[in-house]
Amino acid sequence: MSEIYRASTTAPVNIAVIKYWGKRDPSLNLPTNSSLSVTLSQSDLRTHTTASCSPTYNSDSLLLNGSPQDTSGSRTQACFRELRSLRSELEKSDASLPKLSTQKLKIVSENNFPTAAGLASSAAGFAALVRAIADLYQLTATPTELSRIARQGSGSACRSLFGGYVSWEMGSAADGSDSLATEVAPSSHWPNIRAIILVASSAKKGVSSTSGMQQTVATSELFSHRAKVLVPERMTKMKDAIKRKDFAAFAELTMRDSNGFHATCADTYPPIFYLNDTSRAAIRVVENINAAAGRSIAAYTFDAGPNAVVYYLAEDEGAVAGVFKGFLGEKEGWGSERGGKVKVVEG
Ligand code: 2P0
Repeated sequence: MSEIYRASTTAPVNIAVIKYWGKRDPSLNLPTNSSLSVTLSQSDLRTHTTASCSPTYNSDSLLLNGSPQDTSGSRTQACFRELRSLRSELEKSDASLPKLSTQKLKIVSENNFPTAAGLASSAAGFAALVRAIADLYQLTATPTELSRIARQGSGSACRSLFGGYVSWEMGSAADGSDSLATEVAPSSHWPNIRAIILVASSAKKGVSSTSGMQQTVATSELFSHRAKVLVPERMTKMKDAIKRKDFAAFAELTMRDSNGFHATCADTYPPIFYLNDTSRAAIRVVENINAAAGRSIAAYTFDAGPNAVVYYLAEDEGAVAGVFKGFLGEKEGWGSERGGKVKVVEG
């Protein structure tokens, strides 16, 4: 009887506070600027993945939330190829190891968060896929080394190989060997960060990130200033704010970078609009919360969609999450999506 080899792992969702937007190499997912994210708690929002291989499998397969997915795409294939190549090196150095690198792979993934939450599921998905296969192959690669592979699945996935505060340094090498994720600080460094996710719409976004960022690179006149001047300055300041646990500085940088990213989307020709009236209402609520507090105790950020993630500190739970819950309970416009759409997660 043929043996089945198997390994399981989880990877968390990450939300960027300095955003990735633009590729200098679309096939390797090499970005035009560095980015920095906060990884939402493992226990709350994550992808669970089991990877197995066996001589009896006839083809590679991937099941996501029970539905078969195409594995022939270049992104999934790049991850499989890189991981098989590392396994093959191990097998060459130790003849007693089973020859897993030539066997077909079966990947089974489940997200523990609803697709309707509008979260970047590809980030947690590819990070979990890469780590599960790396564990199956018993590779000794570090999370940073694995980030080079996960990046080829989806750019933002490289940041989901770590918990806590993570930077993706854009690098300069043409082969992407230095475009890697590293830990800025573990979550234990600043453990009282919280996030509330406000679902303004659960509809699938009109313009995908991959296509939207290419349109921005090609047509926006503001884009280059963002990528070359503003983001490098913000990366330095954000790392410093996190090291000093300075929430007011973290908040201003987060909100300015989200606003600047959406400004380059609006400056894309024709323009791309990800925010809607509900998103803008959420921005006003955060502004009012901060004005009432006399300092920044809440920070909004929006990805390529209308849903807000609002960061705050645990000690300001009532003043931030409490206000949002009250607001959602009263305001029209959040409509039928009101129920169960506010989620508080630990950072
Ligand atoms: C980010 N986003 O830094 C930014 C902010 C969306 C807005 O990374 O083409 O799905 O797979 O590399 O990673 C979404 O882009 O794009 C993204 P691909 P990805 O989180």
